[in-house]
Amino acid sequence: MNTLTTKTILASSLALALTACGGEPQQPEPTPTATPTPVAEYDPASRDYTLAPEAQALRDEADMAAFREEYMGYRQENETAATADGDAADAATQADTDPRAGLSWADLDRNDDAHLTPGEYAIWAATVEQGNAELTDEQEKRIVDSFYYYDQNRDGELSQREFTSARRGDDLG
Ligand SMILES: [Ca+2]
Ligand SMILES: [Ca+2]
Repeated sequence: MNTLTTKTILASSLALALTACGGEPQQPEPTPTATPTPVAEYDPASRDYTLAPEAQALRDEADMAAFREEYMGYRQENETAATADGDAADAATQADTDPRAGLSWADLDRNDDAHLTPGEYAIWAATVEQGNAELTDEQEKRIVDSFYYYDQNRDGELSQREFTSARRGDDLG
């Protein structure tokens, strides 16, 4: 067998192999980038919650006007703080990442009492665009429902452990 024939056979075998794989040469795997994947934050407004009777009773008593006032107050404080120490470069860097992912327990527990009120919780729970922090009726309902769903000891507040469960989107059955 001469060299040319051998090459032709090899080329034909390769073509057959490619055909067997679907006819397209395999694309190289994308090179992993150094940029860490942003943490996907659970969106509590993405589902309905079935509350246990005791949780539902607390939910029914929730002062929604106070909730809105507290929540919007924290939003305004955050915007003021961002304007005071933010610069354009920071805003551009953060534009592609979920700002909720960067929130720590200390960011949320505004009065440092080791518990979250519904208003404190909503700063994490609400997926809103900058400058448009007001909640829709459905968002508000599901956020407050989820608060009482994850308040497992029914004391009307979220402990850090209860909040961790909320942040994971645990299904409590
Ligand atoms: Ca608190
Ligand atoms: Ca609790």
